[in-house]
Amino acid sequence: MEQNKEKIKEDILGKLKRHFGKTLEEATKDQIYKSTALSVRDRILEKWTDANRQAVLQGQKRVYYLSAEFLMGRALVNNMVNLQLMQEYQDALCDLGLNLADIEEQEHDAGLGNGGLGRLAACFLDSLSTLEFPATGCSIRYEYGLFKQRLVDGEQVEVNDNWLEKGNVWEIARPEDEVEVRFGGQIEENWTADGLKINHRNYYSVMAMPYDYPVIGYDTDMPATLRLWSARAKTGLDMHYFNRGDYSRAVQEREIAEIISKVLYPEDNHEQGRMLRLRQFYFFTSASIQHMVSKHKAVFGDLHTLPKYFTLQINDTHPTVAIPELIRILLDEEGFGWDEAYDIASRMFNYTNHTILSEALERWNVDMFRELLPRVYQIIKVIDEKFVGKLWEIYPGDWDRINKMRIIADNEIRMANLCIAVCGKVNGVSQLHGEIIKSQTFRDFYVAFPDKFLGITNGITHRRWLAKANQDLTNLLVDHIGPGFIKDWEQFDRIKDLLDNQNFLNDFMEVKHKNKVRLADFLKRTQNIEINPDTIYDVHAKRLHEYKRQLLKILHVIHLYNVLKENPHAHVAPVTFIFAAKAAPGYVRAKDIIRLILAVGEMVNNDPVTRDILKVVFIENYSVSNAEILIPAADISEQISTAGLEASGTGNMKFMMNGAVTLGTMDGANVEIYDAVGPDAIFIFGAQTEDIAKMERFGTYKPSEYYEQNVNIRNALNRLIDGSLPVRNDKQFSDLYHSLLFGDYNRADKYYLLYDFGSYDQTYLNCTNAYENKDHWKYMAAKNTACSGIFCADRTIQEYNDKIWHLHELEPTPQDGPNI
Ligand code: 26W
Repeated sequence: MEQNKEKIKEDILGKLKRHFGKTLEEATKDQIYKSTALSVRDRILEKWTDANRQAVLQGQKRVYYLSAEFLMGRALVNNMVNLQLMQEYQDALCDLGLNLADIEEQEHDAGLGNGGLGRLAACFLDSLSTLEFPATGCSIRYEYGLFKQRLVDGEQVEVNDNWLEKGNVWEIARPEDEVEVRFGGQIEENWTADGLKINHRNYYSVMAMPYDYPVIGYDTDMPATLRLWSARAKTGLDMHYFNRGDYSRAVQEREIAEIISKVLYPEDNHEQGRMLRLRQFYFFTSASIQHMVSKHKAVFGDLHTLPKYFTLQINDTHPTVAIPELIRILLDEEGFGWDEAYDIASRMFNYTNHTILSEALERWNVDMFRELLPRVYQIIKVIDEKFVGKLWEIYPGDWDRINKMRIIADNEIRMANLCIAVCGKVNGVSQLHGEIIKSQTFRDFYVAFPDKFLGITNGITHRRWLAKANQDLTNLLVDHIGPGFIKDWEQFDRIKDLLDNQNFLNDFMEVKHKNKVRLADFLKRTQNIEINPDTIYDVHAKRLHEYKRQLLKILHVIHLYNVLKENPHAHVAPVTFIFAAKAAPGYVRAKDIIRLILAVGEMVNNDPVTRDILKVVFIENYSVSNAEILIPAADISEQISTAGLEASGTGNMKFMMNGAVTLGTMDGANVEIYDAVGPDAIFIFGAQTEDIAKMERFGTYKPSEYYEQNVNIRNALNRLIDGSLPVRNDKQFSDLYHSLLFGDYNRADKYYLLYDFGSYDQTYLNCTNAYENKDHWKYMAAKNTACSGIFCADRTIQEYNDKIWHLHELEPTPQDGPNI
């Protein structure tokens, strides 16, 4: 250890000198961060080259995880934890008069994702590496990640996220692997003696340049690779135009190309069918597939064996164009016949669905698609025709059904249908969601192809969300059950034996209190907000979406305010309500809900009757990094989506693992949290999926009846329009009021807030009352951690592997052994 420490000091000082020409005294904070990071990176790179070489040599199968988003967050401290060098680095930095926490703050979050889907992809890379499965994540090197959220004048303001401004020490450019991606143009078909030849004319090219980012799991020699593609023009500056003085024309082509990897679209669960987004998807999937094909060809000389060496996971439908792209390359460039090419694709691709919201299902306009990707369109058309033929055999004469299931219809291409038609496996992300896609969303497909469908419950990496984010709790657990659980999730179960150990439970709550103080300090420092660690921290943190029902939560806060206003001596538990959520910039109602939360905060926090009992705070710019501070501090985890609509949720798992008690609906993975933790350590309320389905089917739900019959609902809702709330820039809350009682197109309260309000109120009271029984609460909190093992991403990845990928099973044979 001592030796390690000295070596680390030497490395950091050496990096400062050789990379920046600085001594420690002269260096800026940024240079110190970078030198520290570079020294960590060296330790990863040594393993990286070896591991990749070994994997190819041994003919191991590799998974390509294709995803438009990877919400990685910061890497520095996470990598130290995973390399098991945390203490050594801390000591080395301390010797140098430095503090790791300050250095960590210099790193910009890699915010290349919106929410759950992107963070899941990041957690998966950690587990893939830890379990030593060869894996490459493929995505886009967005120059700007998800916008930064500022709260100005009572509302959300978006600021761009220039995360690469100061460079990125983790990435390594690979100009040797650059490929060309072609858009637009026309397709000419020529019959020759060798069959049909495709000639693509008048296309425009964009170069795809890969940047690799090593992802090191825990105690492993097999880092995963995150490969991010960056777009640039094929020709630098067009000198033809430049020399004639037409400067703007000269830079035009370049700008068109580079805009592709400029910015991450900030919409979550809402698709708008924009051409630039399609360009982004084709860009990174085409580049990834081209790379895979050419590498395989170089090593094995034969592409028939592709499915033996690669499996491709499509993370929601965004990367679906990868499927026709592979078929295109095999047909047009490699001379395969249709059946062979199609067969290879269908053995390689699998699809994960992450949402059943109809507004999130991707459909592309045929005219737009054909203009941008004429050849890929032709291929999808053939897939569609053949698929219709197959469906005709399964559902003879049932044109209505076939029309619903086919890929191209109503001048649109339905990407989910394309995935289901071709992919080997289609999975949902929790057991409930898996059942819903089989019985509702994709029912006709399930009846036709029952073996394709399965549910694999999401997971989170407990290295980041426990070992890194909650070091005190980790140390406590290590003291009692040893460090084995960090690599072996099944050892979480050992915590169960401690649930009657009062010393352990008291220490557990002491750690919780420390984390609550840490959050209070963070809020004071970053937003100048004071919160009291001796109150209950009741946290609702996730993307802002109507179905996630932040509005239900804040209406209930208004109700508690009303209770105290009516009787200042009423028994109301002291609670700090903590919200954290970004709204898509164009999602007006979501932004209204943020405005409402901030306005309610102003009312409640400043009223002398309530300010010592209730406090409403909104954490600015919810991100991976501030989630790491927020989640370990929570007492109550709000998971209150309308039943049937949250595919899984992963925040719910992070809170649980850190000892927060869930207050939630029977939705997504909450159902499995309930099963794991048992009814005595969770608070469940509200309509269930079938109740909602019934009301939807029969159109029986009348929210105005709840308004009329429940005085608490009425009084809370009336606050939105009676002038009680502070109003800025003349913006009212009547739209929200209206949406609940009258709605758009006669659909009032689409997410059943008023239906669930009464049940939520009762359950909230049970929950806060339970908190007052300290002995019982500490048992519940610790039980949540103890039962959270199955939500480790290692379990999830093992399941993907057993049921879908089948990595590690290949024995190299002499005929197709690698040639490197
Ligand atoms: C712009 C279109 C669009 C459509 C869907 C953008 C992003 C999406 C994602 C699929 C939305 C998403 O992140 N879904 C979440 O995926 C998580 C990981 O599986 C689940 O835990 C969440 O329940 C689900 O909402």
